[in-house]
Amino acid sequence: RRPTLAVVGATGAVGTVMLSLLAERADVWGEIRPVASARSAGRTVRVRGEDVVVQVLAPEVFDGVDVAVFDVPDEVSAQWAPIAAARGAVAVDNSGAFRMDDDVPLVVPEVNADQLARRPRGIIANPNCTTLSMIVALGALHRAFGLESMVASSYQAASGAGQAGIDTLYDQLATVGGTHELGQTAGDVRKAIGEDGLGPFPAPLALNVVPWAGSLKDGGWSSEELKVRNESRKILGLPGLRVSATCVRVPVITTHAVAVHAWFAQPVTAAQAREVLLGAPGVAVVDDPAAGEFPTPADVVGTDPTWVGRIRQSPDDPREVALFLCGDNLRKGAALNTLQIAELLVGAEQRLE
Ligand code: 2RA
Repeated sequence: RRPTLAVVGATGAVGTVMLSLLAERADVWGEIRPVASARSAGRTVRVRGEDVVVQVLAPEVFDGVDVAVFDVPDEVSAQWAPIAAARGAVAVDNSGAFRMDDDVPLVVPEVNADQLARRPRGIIANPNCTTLSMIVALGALHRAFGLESMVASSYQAASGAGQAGIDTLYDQLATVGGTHELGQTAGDVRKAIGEDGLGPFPAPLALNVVPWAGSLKDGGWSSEELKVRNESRKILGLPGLRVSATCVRVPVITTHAVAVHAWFAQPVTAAQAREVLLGAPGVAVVDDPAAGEFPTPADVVGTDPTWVGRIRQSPDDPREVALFLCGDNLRKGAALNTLQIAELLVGAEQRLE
């Protein structure tokens, strides 16, 4: 019997990408069961080219399910992932509900697939999309050179805030586009968009950048910045890794970018770093600034790899390497990584690009 997969949150931004990936990738599944909240009751979604009715989230939808992937808010996962596990499914959760739980592995197949085996709660956590935009490449560099600390500045897409983020940015661009005037006087963009046009963002996003993502935590850090730090430590198995992140929202629909400065246990030249990255599964290198070639979100969106460029060794510290990374935050940042975990669980892993 081919394994049964439940997709919980099938009608959301990530769930939609998950279903499209399932149609693109080698088909290793038997039944694929789309599940969503009662709000989506009766809706149909395209599953492998067919219209399938979405099932309403209830304990019985997990009966007979081998793997249940969750693309839902933290509080929904917190309640329902344990129920899915109790009904015999392995839950792969894309929310933040369980990521830092000692009994829940936080898995990136290219970096720490060995952690999958230890899942006493029957739950596996998928990292935050910002962490996933850089960790595959950093994992390869860590294995080669011994990562000791890093400074990361993210440039995060609007779709990280879900469909509301996407719709808000398009609406704001429609408001400010074509004027050839806005963005030249303090507050003019904010005035044009209006407080009710901000959507899920604390400041205007079009013609702007917003140095905030998530919620306020101790010391003025955002939850997003602490996720980058804490998740990187857990995935790499480096509890003492020093990580300082600044997470910034930028007017991009989909694909996060991250500028990273990484310090290693030994001197690393740009050529050495580039060679390791060229051989790393799930990583693509575009690094020829003389030719204007470096990763950009507009070129990376819709693709699976982590794209890396601007690779350079610091002129002040031979152990420091700087690089710029891009990754589609809905694909590898969420749906693809979750699906790769699900495929590993049923022994159907597919070649890592
Ligand atoms: C964001 N990484 O971009 C967070 C959650 N997807 O908003």
